[in-house]
Amino acid sequence: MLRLTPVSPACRSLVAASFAAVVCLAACDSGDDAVASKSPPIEPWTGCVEPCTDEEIAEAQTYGRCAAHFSPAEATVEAGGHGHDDVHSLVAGPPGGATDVVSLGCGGSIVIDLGLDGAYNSDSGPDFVVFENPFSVDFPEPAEVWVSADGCEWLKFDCAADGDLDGCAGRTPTEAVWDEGTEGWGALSAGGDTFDLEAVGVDWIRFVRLIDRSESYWSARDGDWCDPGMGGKGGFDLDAIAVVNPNL
Ligand SMILES: [Ca+2]
Ligand SMILES: [Ca+2]
Ligand SMILES: [Ca+2]
Ligand SMILES: [Ca+2]
Repeated sequence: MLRLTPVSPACRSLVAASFAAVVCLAACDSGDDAVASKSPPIEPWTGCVEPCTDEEIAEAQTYGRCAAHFSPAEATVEAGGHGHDDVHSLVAGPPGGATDVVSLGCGGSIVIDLGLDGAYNSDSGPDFVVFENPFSVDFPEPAEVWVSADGCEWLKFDCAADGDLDGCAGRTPTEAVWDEGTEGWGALSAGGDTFDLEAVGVDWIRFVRLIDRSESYWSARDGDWCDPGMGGKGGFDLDAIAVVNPNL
């Protein structure tokens, strides 16, 4: 099975040449001063990202490791930006529930590095799961899902953000919250929205980009759920990403 090489030198130079406003993460530093890089949302933003360090991704893993890039909506930042001071830890690991999230704001985006193992396209169906924090299926905050093997070339899953949300993340409630008696839950029985790499025709990916589309959904329904009225919690709230078949 094809496994593409992570970020190339050409990709890194493209970051410098084309996205001067973007300060890519040098590492998934978990220290007190660690913050994810930010840039203004540019739709659709599909530039290059830097991967986590080898040290951070040394372990075999099942969940997203860190935010390789973070581009929240400005209004959400100004309103307090829920989770923005602790981005890496809130989006890494298994789903933690309603407040264990980072709010993108309407139009914001984030890139999660799944590590060197990434996610393979298994013939058996879904390959990764995105956990947002919908309280019910009646309150989705959808996002488009893009994937990349090298952090530069991106493929998008079709997302009906102003329709039935088919193909979008942020529509299905999380059933399992780790550390709350959920032993035995698996990636496919924990709720969240599943994605099959077969749909975009690739064998393996390392990065997942989420671009909030809440405004498309709610404006079509006369809803007013976008910034700045959400106390920094506007738009898609990322909890976790799980790989269905790690080390396939
Ligand atoms: Ca598959
Ligand atoms: Ca939400
Ligand atoms: Ca929200
Ligand atoms: Ca989380």
